[in-house]
Amino acid sequence: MSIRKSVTCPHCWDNFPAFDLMWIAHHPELDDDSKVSGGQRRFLPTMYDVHGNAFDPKGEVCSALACPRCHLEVPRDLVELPTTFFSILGSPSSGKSYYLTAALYKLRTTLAQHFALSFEDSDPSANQRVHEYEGTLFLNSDHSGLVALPKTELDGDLYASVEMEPGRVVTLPQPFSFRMRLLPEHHNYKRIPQNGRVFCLYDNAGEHFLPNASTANSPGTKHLAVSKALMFVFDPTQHHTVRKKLAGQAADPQVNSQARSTRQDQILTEAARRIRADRGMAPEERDKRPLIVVVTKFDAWSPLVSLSQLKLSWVMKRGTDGVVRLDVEQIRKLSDQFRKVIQKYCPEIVAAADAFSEDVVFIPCSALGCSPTKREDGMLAVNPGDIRPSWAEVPMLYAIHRSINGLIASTDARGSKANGKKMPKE
Ligand SMILES: Nc1nc2c(ncn2[C@@H]2O[C@H](COP(=O)(O)OP(=O)(O)OP(=O)(O)O)[C@@H](O)[C@H]2O)c(=O)[nH]1
Ligand SMILES: [Mg+2]
Repeated sequence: MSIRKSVTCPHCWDNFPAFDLMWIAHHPELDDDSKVSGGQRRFLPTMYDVHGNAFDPKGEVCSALACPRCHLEVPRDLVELPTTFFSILGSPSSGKSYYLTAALYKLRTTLAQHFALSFEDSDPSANQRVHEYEGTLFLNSDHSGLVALPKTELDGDLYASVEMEPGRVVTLPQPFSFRMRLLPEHHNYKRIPQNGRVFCLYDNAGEHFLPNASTANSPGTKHLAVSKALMFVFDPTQHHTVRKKLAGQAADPQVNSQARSTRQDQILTEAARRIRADRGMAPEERDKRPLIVVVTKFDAWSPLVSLSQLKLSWVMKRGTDGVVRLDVEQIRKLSDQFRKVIQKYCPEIVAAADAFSEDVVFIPCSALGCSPTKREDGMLAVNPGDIRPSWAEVPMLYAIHRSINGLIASTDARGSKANGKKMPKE
């Protein structure tokens, strides 16, 4: 096993040498951590067992690691594999949690079946919430009722409170982290069998992206500054012009006009402001990282385009060599077409996206593939038997392709390295 030189904490995003990582004491009497209230003590060890696990000051073997700055637990994979962060942003109720759930659920099979990559939880207990979401929507054999994901809260179990300095409590987010590794049939396996990645993402509440929501003691969206790709979940059903156009054509309750319109361009503008401040960019400077506009709820707004469905075969093609490739030219061509549609109805979104990043792509998808209906308790909910995601994995495959060379085979000339020649470490 090789050890990384440096590690980025997925809670506070501090970057530090791997040998600075602290260990979390195991002995029950050592429950006096200085930063995590009631937490086990974090310490720098002096003795290890033969497997490289540290002994705590009371002689118990420990296995969990913690960030030296915020003291929150970090997955052990971070010591061995490079970490890539992705950001998902969007307005409240735009569909971020449903999109995240459908994308991860589909990736678990698509990466293994088509791209010869294993995709596993890096820290199953930290990923608990996403397992519950997947269970509710996709592993639910009871098709007699309606189910819904809860609204993401501004605090709660997706966050942890840490006393960073005496008297100063900071709320930091809990990441979802996954490990991707090359399977023996991967086209790069012989050359670089040990290679892989951890990737981390977050389920923020839409309110976190509103102006004034980010403070020094609640920096929940700071991942925007370190992530390799940004996914802006854009919900056309929250746009007044789209809703007017779709009136009478779509049965979705989100389209019907009692619903409130949201200024989603402001989410992008505010994100750009935070990123420029965190990365020290000039006010007019555009981000070089890919901004993927995930145009979600395709099932609801598809009457705007002359397409009734999105086929995976348009963008994933098996070559004569048997390798499945992501057809990136096709994704870009389709992006140009969807950009025109968004430009027609929601020009301010295209303008805000172009002002934000030099590299914008529009990818439609539907996490549900069907409309929710109003449940007795007033929540919008779906019958699990009706859920059929469509292209939910495509934005994430594109993000992986653009940010991690060599994992996803593609037809992209720019990604020729990704076709098997080289897979540099970060
Ligand atoms: N028609 C349709 N509706 C969807 C789809 N995905 C999500 N929704 C609906 O959109 C609503 C909001 O979805 P969420 O994923 O909870 O939204 P969110 O962006 O996470 O919202 P916050 O947690 O408040 O920030 C829910 O009522 C869903 O039923 C989809 O693919 N199609
Ligand atoms: Mg949510």
